[in-house]
Amino acid sequence: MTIQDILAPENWLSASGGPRYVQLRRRLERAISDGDLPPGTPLPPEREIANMTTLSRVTVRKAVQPLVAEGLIVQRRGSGSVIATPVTKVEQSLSRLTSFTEDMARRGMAVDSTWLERGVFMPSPEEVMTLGLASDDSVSRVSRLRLAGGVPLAIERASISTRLLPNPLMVESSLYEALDKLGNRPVRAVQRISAANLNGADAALLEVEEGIAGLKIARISYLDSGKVVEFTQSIYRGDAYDFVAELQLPRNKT
Ligand code: 16G
Repeated sequence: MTIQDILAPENWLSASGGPRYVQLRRRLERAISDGDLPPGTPLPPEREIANMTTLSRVTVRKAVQPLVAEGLIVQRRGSGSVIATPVTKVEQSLSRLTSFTEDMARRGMAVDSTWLERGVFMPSPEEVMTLGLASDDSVSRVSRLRLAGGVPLAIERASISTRLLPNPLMVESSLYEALDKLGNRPVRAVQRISAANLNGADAALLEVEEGIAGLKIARISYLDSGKVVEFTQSIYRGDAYDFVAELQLPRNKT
């Protein structure tokens, strides 16, 4: 079924069916849930939808906006609107120190990354403090958009002292694998999770609406010797991730 067929008013608009914007919204919802408008399908511009449906642009906007708010349609600045790809929530244990690649492999999901930055830099004051660097040390920065099953889930910006990761180009698909090869895989980590509303740039990378809820995570991980290996600041999509912690009653000391 083409978008013209889906929107042709004789197929759904009726004088007794209630407000026109509600009827159009239902029509679109239905087409999305039935798979007639599969994920990634571009939606025609408002003006064209108005022509196809014989409704006004204001009515079209009133119908489409709630679908954007619900996350069924994603509006991309400059490149129009598309039908969103539904995300399945990922649960990550807060007690196991695993990598993104391992977490997704366990769920049978294909992992992909887009490089945002990979190189050796002079450390920022925050990196000097957190990684415990000397004044003339440098850092390898590895920043990636991380995707699972083709869906962008997180932006991760990792900094590692060049003493532990001399060449960031060694990181191909997995940071922990590269560190493992160097004998520097972390064995312990402390992670701070806080809520954040996604800014425009991060939302665009994660293909969600600006301002939606996200999770800001800072992970500091350590070698067995107690030395800090990794300082990673990440933004995870709030609608895609659940972090799960197991709690135990403290045992009574005897
Ligand atoms: C996880 C870690 C991140 C680590 C990455 C390594 C969280 C919040 N973050 O995503 O700190 O750098 O795994 O993954 O869990 P990789 O070995 O697949 O590159």
